[in-house]
Amino acid sequence: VPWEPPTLARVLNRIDLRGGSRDPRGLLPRAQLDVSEAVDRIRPVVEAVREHGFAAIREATERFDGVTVDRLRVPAEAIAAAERQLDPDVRAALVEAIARARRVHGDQRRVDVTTQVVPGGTVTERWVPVSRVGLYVPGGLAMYPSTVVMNVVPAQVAGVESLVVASPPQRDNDGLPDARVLAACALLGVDEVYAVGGAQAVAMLGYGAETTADGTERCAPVDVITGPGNIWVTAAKRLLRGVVGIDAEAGPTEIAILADDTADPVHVAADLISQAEHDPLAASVLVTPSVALVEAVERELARQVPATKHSERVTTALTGAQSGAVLVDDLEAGLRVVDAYAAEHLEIQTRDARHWAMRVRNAGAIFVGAYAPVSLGDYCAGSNHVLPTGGCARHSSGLSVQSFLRGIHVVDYDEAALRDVAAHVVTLANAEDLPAHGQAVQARFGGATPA
Ligand code: HSO
Ligand code: ZN
Repeated sequence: VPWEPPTLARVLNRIDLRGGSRDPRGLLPRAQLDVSEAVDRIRPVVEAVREHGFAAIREATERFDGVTVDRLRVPAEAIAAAERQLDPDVRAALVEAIARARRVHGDQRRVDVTTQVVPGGTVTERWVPVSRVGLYVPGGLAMYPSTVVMNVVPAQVAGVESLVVASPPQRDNDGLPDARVLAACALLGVDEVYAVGGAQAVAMLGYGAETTADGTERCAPVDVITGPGNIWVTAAKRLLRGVVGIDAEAGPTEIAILADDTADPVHVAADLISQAEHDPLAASVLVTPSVALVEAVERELARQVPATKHSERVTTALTGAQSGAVLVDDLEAGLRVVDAYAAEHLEIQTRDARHWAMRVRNAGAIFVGAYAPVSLGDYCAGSNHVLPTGGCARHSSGLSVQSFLRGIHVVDYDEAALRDVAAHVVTLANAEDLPAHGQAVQARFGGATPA
């Protein structure tokens, strides 16, 4: 629906949903990423790594990263050196980020629960960590030591024994992953790190592979792969799902802001810009009943965007079809819109912000009020920043301790407890025409089994 407000500057697309009761789904801007097409493109790379290990990874690394490597595993000295050379302020900030993340994730630990179903009959849910996980840390337009923290902390808190990080080799760091990424690994006590990115990294983690030409070193296959990445990484994770567990698929980052006329346009514009900075495909969406706020945010964008360092990609992201300002009748309607959108990050900048935040059903993470910008959560809130994008927040959660645990039911019934319920088991088994199921119970009580 076209909407022509009196303004000169206009960065965001405008979507006017006022005065209607249409289902907002489908009317909202969202990047269309064809992951299945990407799956077809990376399938040969993944197959090659599965069959040829190191040789195929080296070939892919030359082709996609423009780096020649003879050894994929980062030497221990290089990890230690990265930590020694780390800027002291960056170190202090990472240490704080790690401490806060450990506190929050520490509280997520699950306790085993035993339910006494009947006397002599219990079911215990045991929470057991997976044995080995592979954590992917991207390194394209930006470097992400903070993502090392967000992947490693919950895995360690869950009790995962063996933890490996893969991150693309950087031409300006001698074919090693980014130095700050390595330093973050050191601070967290992670010593198994590979200079491998893209689909080839996911394949290496999923299938395991030799990591030297002579086969003297090997990356053992992992049970779970987590972490964000570009479309090739996402496609490879989709392809490997089933071989290994994966977290929610990560697409380009998203911020939605539900705001009313109490929101400060300076903050709103800055926050929209902050996530647009990640990627020309990033999405920044403002949802508000206030025309005046949209106008003021546009004025702020016109002022702030040219002054920001990565203004080119920010402009591409903000003006792209995936971003926009959505005008709604009131905050109730706005709530329906943000629920339909299911943003990776949702900021609430309204009166009674916490009240509205508690009513949201679909979001990766919610940021309440004027002093909880997404950037806080990206680094130092203690919350996790590996979150579901592309609407996956309707069915998935961000990374947490739970991502690395399995709940195993331990069924423990004694003779009397089984005898007590045996007839019901037999009845249900017969109803499903699976009589041997019932006979397995009856065999314990001298009942009939086939001769
Ligand atoms: N906003 C990104 C995470 C991040 N931001 C890392 C800065 N560094 C996805 O949640
Ligand atoms: Zn961010």
